[in-house]
Amino acid sequence: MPVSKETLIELYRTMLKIRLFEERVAEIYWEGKSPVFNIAADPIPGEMHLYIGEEAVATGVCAHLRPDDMVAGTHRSHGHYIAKGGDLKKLMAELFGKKTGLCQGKGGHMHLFDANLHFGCGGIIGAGIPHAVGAALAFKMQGKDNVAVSFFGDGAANIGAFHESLNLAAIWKLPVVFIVEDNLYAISVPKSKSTAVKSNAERAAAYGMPGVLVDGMDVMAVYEAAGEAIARARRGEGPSLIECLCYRYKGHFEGDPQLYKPEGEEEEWRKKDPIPNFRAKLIKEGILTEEEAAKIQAEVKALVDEAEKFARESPWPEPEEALKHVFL
Ligand SMILES: Cc1ncc(C[n+]2csc(CCOP(=O)(O)OP(=O)(O)O)c2C)c(N)n1
Repeated sequence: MPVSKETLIELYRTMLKIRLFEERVAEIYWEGKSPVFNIAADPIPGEMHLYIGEEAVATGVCAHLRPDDMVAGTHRSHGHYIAKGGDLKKLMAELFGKKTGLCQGKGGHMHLFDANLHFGCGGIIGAGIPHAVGAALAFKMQGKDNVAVSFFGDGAANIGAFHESLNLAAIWKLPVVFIVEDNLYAISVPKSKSTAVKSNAERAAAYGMPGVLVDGMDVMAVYEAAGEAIARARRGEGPSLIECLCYRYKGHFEGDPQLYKPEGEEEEWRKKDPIPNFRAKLIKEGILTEEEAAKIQAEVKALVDEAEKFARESPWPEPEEALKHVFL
């Protein structure tokens, strides 16, 4: 089916939102960092895992989702949250640990939760996979046509919960889509050293579900594959797996020296950068003019500026609130 001009522009805008948001986070993150933590000088405490380079994956998948569909993310989930329609101001404030953040500053960058968008993520590798299966079971039991999507890395695809989740989802024909983000590494471990099969898409057959490998640097390839899998899930035909081959341009975490990346590898993958390539394609095909593309860039930058200002000016949580919402 032809994709509308509005959808194509929206895909571009979403990828750009993720990129510009995270580039800003990368700048702010180093502000005042020192071995001795100083909350007054260091606005974003804790670790930081960025999604820069992988934007086409979250964008192409989430473009098919409704606010009441569920997404289970990872430790690298700013992009998943933004693509699901998340609020940049609340997201930035959460990274700053501020009271106005998504989780009132108590979650930080790895623990984002938004009940209105049915979105959650966390730092335990692979933990979101069974969560998505649980949400899919709930949708099925409630007779809804909603879908749950689980994003996770090639490393996470080797934990037991991955295999158990795929098995159960297939047996019970649950409306869930498993998205493997193969960015070549799990921290510093190359996929070739952790996974015997070439692609996780091959593993899907062992559980009786469709599995496809797509170019995760091409938002249209992801959009098309995800569209089929999500429509199939909504029709009650069960789960699917999509492996998206992609690349993270940053380290596993901010500060990672990335000594495990072979020389020249990043330069090769820079040629496939999903954002400038898609921009050039839209201009070439007459979907966008240079002026319109520049206007989108300025609009997205303004949103990021606004999010940063909001986070900086927001209050800290009260110390008395530290144990509120903690369930023991
Ligand atoms: C259960 C568990 N084991 C180990 C870790 C430490 N850890 C954090 S990130 C990571 C690698 C994840 O790699 P992958 O799933 O490929 O995702 P990517 O970081 O590439 O997005 C590991 C092992 C963890 N957080 N949780």
